[in-house]
Amino acid sequence: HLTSAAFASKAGSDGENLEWIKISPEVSEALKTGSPIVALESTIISHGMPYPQNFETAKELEVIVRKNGAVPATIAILDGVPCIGLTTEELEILARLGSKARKTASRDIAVVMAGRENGATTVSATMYLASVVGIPIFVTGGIGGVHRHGENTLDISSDLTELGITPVAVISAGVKSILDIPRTLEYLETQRVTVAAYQTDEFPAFFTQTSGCKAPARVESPEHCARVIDANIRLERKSGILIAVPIPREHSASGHLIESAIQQALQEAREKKISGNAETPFLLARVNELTGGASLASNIALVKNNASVGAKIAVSLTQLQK
Ligand code: PSU
Ligand code: MN
Repeated sequence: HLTSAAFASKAGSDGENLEWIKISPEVSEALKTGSPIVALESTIISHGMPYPQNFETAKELEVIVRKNGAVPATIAILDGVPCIGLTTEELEILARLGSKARKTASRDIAVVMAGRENGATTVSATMYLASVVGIPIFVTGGIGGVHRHGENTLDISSDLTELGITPVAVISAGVKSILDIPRTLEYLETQRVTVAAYQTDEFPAFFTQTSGCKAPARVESPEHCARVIDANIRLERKSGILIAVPIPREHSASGHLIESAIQQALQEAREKKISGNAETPFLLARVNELTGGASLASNIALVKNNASVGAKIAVSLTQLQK
């Protein structure tokens, strides 16, 4: 019977004997004993939020994961070494570096290692590194997607192609409407990614619970999510799963205000000719300015909610596999 670690493992082992990667003692122990673990990304810390809210949030996410019975494993590259599980000091280094850390997608990992740089891992890079050590569950805020006008620019986040080839379940609040949501869902289908919305029929749009797009599937509980992940493990499909958890209702109130700020920020990005991997960080920061911090507060609330759901899924998955 395949374990979840084997499912997520690209290296074919638990990463213990890979000398190029550093696994924290706590995460290493949890991998050995088969305890629930939740991977967390670091671009959200460096590029997704300003200091000091980013540092506070990074610490709080780890507390929430622990409270719900799992071990947190924040992933980043420090001085060229991919690290699985960071100390509080390391979290602070990254939070203070902000956009001075390199935004590292999976194609950039090798370059950051070779240059002995500090890299904040995006969803694609975090998934890849989680899978190398055998962590099957990963929590974030929002994933990248097909950008608006992506049919012309071909700007499609490698988060989507990584989901196609890396067997990790990503818990997110859907995708932001800075992206083309219908095309993102089409692309995920092409990449064979299992997509399910949590306790809703609609695919959520990050700041708002609805996007106008129906989700391909619906899951009702952490245990239900764990059964979907477990089925994918048995099937050995070796592709990822996207679980889309809507923002809690009490935090979605400002969603429509944020929506109009997004429209303005998109317009400005076009005027300033900001594109490629600079586009997402620009839009996030600009929307936060335009909403006087409301988007940041919503962002923090939804990531915390995802951390709690993700940890519960990790616990359920471990129980299923006993
Ligand atoms: N969306 C957010 N917050 C983020 C990101 C996306 O709401 O911080 C980050 C994630 O790390 C994601 C990356 O993997 O941006 C996608 O960037 P790009 O569009 O350049 O692929
Ligand atoms: Mn891109």
